[in-house]
Amino acid sequence: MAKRKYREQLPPGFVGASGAEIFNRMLLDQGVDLMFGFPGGAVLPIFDVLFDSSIKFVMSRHEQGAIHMAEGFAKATGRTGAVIATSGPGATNLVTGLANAHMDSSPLVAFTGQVRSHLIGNDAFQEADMTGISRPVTKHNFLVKRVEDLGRVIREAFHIASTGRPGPVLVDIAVDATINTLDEPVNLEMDLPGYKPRTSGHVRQIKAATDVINASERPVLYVGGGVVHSGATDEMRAVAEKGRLPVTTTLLGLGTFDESNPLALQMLGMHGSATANYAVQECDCLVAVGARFDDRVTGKLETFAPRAKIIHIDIDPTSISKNVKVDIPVVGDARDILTKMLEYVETVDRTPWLEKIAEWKARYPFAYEKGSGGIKPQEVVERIGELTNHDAVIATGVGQHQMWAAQFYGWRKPRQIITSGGLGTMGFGVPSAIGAQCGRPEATVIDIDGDGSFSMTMGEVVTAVQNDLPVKFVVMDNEYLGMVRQWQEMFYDRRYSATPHPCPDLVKVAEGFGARGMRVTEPGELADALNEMLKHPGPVVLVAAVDPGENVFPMVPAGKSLHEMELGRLA
Ligand SMILES: Cc1ncc(C[n+]2csc(CCOP(=O)(O)OP(=O)(O)O)c2C)c(N)n1
Ligand SMILES: [Mg+2]
Repeated sequence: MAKRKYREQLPPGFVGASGAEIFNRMLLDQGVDLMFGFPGGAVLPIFDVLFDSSIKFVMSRHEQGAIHMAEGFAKATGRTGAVIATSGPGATNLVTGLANAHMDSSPLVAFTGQVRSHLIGNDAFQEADMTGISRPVTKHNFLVKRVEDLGRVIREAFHIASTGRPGPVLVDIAVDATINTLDEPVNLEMDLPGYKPRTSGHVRQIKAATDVINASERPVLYVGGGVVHSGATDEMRAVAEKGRLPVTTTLLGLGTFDESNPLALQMLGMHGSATANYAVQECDCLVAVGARFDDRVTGKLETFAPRAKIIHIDIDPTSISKNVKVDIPVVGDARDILTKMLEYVETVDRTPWLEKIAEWKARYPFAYEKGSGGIKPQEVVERIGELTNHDAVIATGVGQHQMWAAQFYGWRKPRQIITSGGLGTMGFGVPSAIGAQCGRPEATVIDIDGDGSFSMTMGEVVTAVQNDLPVKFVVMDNEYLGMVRQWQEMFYDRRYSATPHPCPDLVKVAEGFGARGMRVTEPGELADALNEMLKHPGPVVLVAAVDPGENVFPMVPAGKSLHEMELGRLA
């Protein structure tokens, strides 16, 4: 390797340092030891510095891959993900990833190159107005035109991304701001007068909320991704157990409450458990914690939780009463609020309610019919759960397989599920699993993917191979864009328009990328194939030919109430 050209330790006030050197220094100071991205002209000065940097760089094959990797890293570790792309097409390739992170409140800082500051607005080569384009899909964004501003802005970006309700922040940097050097010492003090995320909950509100909980006969805790972000899992479990409160989680809340706990209702909503949905409809007190009443959760709003007093604990005041009228809001950090709540929550005898719930659970477990039509996708997930002792990190694509993963894995811990919740981005599985493995090298990371979703980003398998990341990709190949096919079957007279999805030979594709490729077609061979996959030290693509006719149940048809769900084979 060429001799080191750049300094990592900079003089006081960064005098004499270039913008690119400052970039590197500031990232190190923010604790970034790993970054994802893809190079280009407008970020050449930064990449030149990265060549010498102690920050590890993972190059993706597409910028969308890089930003999903950064989000997978963030979801798996709780740390802020960092990603870099060049101006123009490199930058616009990040947009889906920004939107995804925005919807799921994932802490992320995305850096994009921009044309020279004097050319901005000129339709210069590879110019795109990234602050304009990204405004609706970021928590905040910055355009840096002067090297003097770069250090401070990077600090502010990481601060905004990771505090309050986390989210993606974009920093667009004119290339001259990375080339120019500083003549005078620079001030790195953050300057964010309007940004004051509330962290501590109001005690009067907390008491009012707990009074309602204590007086209720049929309470339900409804827990979302906010509990993961705030690290409030233990506090939430303590409140649930002390108060004898059954707990249902959203897709992004999976793992915050051990599903083997008798108080667990599992996931709620469109493809949630019948128990969770019935419990929400019958409860007299619904306590939402770090959840935002998404329409996939509530079904028809007018009839959602019709008998309940609603308590909403959330760090983001703008999500209070946004979709559902809330009786008692408590704004602040979930961990802080739940810690205080634990004092006031009383242990109430709720035997009749808990018996009713036990009855529903016995009658309506997530279920499927074994024995006909080849390998059942649900069984693939169940087996993966058993073989990994419910302890793996599981990424998913979007579709039926994602819902089966949510229903059948058996979640135990937070940060186990890496999935695209709010945006529902097909193609999220492959790169997010890679990012998760980067952040948690010791963990078993498995991408439970669909043939359609996998096809969108499978080019990144080579990124796993070349970075020695032993990610396991299980492709549930039903030869369809299955979730859309299911809607066509149920609501469009089985007219399968553009949903049959024949794949190339994915085993050969995997081998071409340098991964191990495997295929399993017989139910009797499934367990052995999964075992072999898990034992293999490197990345594996295991294609499981699954029953193409299988549908996800329960299902609350769009616009219907939760209790009107179709139970499918359970009925
Ligand atoms: C980028 C993107 N395009 C389109 C969709 C709409 N969509 C949702 S699920 C789905 C089918 C997914 O197919 P596959 O990955 O094979 O999963 P399956 O449902 O078959 O398990 C489609 C097309 C989407 N969610 N994301
Ligand atoms: Mg499919």
